[in-house]
Amino acid sequence: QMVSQGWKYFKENFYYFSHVPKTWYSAQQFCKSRNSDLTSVTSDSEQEFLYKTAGGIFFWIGLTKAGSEGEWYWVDNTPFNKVQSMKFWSPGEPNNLGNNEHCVNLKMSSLQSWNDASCDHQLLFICKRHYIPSEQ
Ligand code: 2F8
Ligand code: CA
Repeated sequence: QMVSQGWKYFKENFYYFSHVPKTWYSAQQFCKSRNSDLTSVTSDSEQEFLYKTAGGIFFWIGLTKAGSEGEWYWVDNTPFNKVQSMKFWSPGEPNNLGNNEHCVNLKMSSLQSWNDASCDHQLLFICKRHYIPSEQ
């Protein structure tokens, strides 16, 4: 059912790679309407699955900044591991260009692929939805 609607299964989650660009917040609203969130990334294998499927095209992921301290957090409430996530940033990122880059996309086809960018940009995006067959 979900596969026929374009969702891809990887390690107990379904992922939806959009074909229509949206701002980061509109993308998250779309994901919510499909019982999902913009994707978190918590392992090398997940990062590899995502950048390979993205194929060098920019996609929003579910990482954004909160509060006056500007700490990164995952919109799906997965705890953000700053140390383990260091290797996923593109070289020189995050650079908060123009003091206005508070949302993150997959930019490069590489383990080091994340870039912070303005949340107002319209980009393709990736939703993630937990799914374990035995739970159904
Ligand atoms: O060189 C990295 C730099 O490239 C762009 O700015 C020129 C990106 N801007 C957007 O994607 C909007 C920066 O985020 C990025 O750091
Ligand atoms: Ca940047």
